[in-house]
Amino acid sequence: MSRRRFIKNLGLAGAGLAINPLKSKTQPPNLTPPVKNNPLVISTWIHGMEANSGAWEILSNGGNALDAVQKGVAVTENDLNNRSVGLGGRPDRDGHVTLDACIMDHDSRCGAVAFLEEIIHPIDVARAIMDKTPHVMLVGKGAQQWALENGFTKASFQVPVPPVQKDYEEWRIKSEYKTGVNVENHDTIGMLALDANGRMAGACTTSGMAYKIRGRVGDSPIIGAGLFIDGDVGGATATGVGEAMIRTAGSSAVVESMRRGASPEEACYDIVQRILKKHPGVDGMQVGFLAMNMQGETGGYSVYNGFNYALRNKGQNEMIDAKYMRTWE
Ligand code: SD4
Repeated sequence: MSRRRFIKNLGLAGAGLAINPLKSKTQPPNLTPPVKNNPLVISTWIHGMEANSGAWEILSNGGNALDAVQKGVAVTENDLNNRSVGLGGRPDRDGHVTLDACIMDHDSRCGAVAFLEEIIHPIDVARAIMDKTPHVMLVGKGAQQWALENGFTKASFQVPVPPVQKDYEEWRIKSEYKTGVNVENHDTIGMLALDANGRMAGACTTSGMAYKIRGRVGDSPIIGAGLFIDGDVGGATATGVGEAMIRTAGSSAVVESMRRGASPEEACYDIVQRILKKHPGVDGMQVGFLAMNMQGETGGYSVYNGFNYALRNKGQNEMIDAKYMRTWE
């Protein structure tokens, strides 16, 4: 192609962009300015109450959303009585506890770690990967090696913790892998926070599905699946059977719906409905989404009843039941 023709084509492409016929068919993007001086944090499930308290210490003192979500979900990771987050979690089918986590900020900076063993705070590893490396995600032995080289240490207690080891040995007799709904099998923490400067961040951390195949990684450390933040629009996080969120890039889809004008609850409803329509295999499995926009509106939606989230701001500190599509008896 001659240089002249190439330049002419470029010009046409530019003109095409300017009058993109698709553009007029979409709703105007929801880009109203963020609220300020009204910090807010939400997180999945009842353990979110304590996690929110950790985040609130930072948010209520004018701290930033990124530090708040990191500190908040670390509270849950620290709780060795929690069976689905941190080293107190249930192991894979070979008896190893493997952890997944990610963190994302207002400006799309993000860090993630997956299939990590023996380190108490995968969320801190995810944050360090974001801050100190040119990469987004490290996994497995490589992630552990990098963490140990960068100041993290291995836990000095027995993992799985003794009661979990006992359950695992009982489970091993039948070795039946079945995903349940709302049972303790999956209760990841996903957290979204808006700070006093109107900046948003999110974090998600889990020990994943109990008794999973060794090496299995769910949605929780996958940016766009278990967590997504766009400082122009808002954020979303997910809990439940992670394969459904990965197949739909679920949290990213929620944020894109909000960008086109949906409320957080409508956006979560849309993705849950899409998952049910496109992936009938999700029958009998819980999937829940939680979202927040830059105006501080929040909402959630799940496939089955039982999904709830903790919300904290200046005036509220409470659990909220998400709406759902189906009832599980
Ligand atoms: C996973 N989504 O590993 C996680 C598990 C979970 O609430 O969310 N539990 O698939």
